[in-house]
Amino acid sequence: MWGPSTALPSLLDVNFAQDDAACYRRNSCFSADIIPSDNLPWFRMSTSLKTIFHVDMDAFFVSVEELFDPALKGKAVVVGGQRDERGVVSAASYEARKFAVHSAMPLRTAAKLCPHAIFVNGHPERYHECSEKVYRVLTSFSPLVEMASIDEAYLDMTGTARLHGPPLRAAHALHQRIKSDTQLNCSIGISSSRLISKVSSAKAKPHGILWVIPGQEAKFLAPLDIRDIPGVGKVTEQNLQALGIHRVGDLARFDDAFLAEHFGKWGLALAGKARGEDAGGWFDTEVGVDTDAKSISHEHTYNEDTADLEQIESTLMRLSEMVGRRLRESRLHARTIQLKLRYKDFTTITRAHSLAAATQLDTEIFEEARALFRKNWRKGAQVRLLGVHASSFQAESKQEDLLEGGRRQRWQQALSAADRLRDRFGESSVSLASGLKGGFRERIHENPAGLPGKGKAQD
Ligand code: TTP
Ligand code: MG
Ligand code: MG
Repeated sequence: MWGPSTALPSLLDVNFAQDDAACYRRNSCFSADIIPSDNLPWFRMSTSLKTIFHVDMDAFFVSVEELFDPALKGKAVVVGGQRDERGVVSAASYEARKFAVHSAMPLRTAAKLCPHAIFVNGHPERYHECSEKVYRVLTSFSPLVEMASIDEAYLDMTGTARLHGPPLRAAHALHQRIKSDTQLNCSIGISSSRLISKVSSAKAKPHGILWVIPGQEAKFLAPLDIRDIPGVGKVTEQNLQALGIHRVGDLARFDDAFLAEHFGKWGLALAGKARGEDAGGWFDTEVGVDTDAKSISHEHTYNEDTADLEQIESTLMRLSEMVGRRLRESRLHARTIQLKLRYKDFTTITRAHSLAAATQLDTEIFEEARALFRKNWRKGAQVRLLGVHASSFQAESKQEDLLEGGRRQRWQQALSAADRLRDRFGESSVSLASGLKGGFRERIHENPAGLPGKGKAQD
């Protein structure tokens, strides 16, 4: 790979007009890293190959906070709450990361690792607004855009060469447009598959672009740590390491049947990719096709552990309201409600229950969550975290309303009115949750609904 300051490979001169190469050389804050091609330049490859961009904003929540307080720039910054609070870090600036601070770490641990860090409360509405702006830029480059989280998206750029030029030129233009329209930096990975684009955008950080040229996928993946691959968590890593697999290329030592047996479809597909094969559909669904959320959840970590039933149930109510609101926004009804309960000693249980009919009503979600809590709580045990999770979505509820004298319909109308008030006056303007003590923070589940551009379920 070439860094920003080293000479660009001759490949660029083969593939791109001189002004592109000059442009990359001129712009000192821009890094165009390229996996070199020994064989064919991209435009001679099969026309059936896709060109997928993965765009991910750099230190997103931190960068948004910097827009509102430029004094934070270049400092060790932790977003998510104050240093003495019980919650977790949402985002850490690159400066804070040098001290091993990372997302999902307890704020107090972050404060110990990086005592000089500035701690900032999160502002979800600011992040959503910036995410919308990013989405608008992305859709002006390609009609096929799929937001994968609040700060990242896949773009299918196949066939856009006439409009935007070859991939690096298009990515450079996109990079600059995002910067000029949002004042935020991003990194872009380019390849023929979602998986490799996702991995390469991470390798391009910060503020860079990395293009893995068709034909070079295996060379790119082989030396990578197995943890660089999305979907490989601690447990899979341990299982792989037990077999002596540390790098993606190590998978090549095992035959397909063995990998399929031990690691399922993804192990097989990854091994194929590591050999440079177009290895099946794992992680490579069409961009923009499967955009429906699979689950919606909200969690709350208490500043101080609590065994106060009134406080716990009002938290469950507030969490249920947040889940209900997101279901209504996405026009989804959930069949399964799950409670997450973490005790003071960090033991965590999740308990789920399937409803007779799917719902999007706060009250029904709450009744389920509360019933699960009452059934499973070790009475008197201190609670650290609560979560309410909805899944098994369908586009509408089949619940019969006649027997209930229109009660559900009246709730539905009341909640729609509450949603409109929240749209105008903010999330906390209307709530059925009584007297929540202490600050309330939420963490939005991965693959959430309600992201810009996420498809609504059909009516
Ligand atoms: P990421 O894209 O994972 O991280 P990042 O944008 O902060 O940094 P990077 O430059 O490495 O991409 O997540 C995007 C935002 O999502 C992040 O700024 C904060 C939020 N987030 C959480 O709230 N909790 C989490 O556990 C993670 C991983 C992210
Ligand atoms: Mg990011
Ligand atoms: Mg991201």
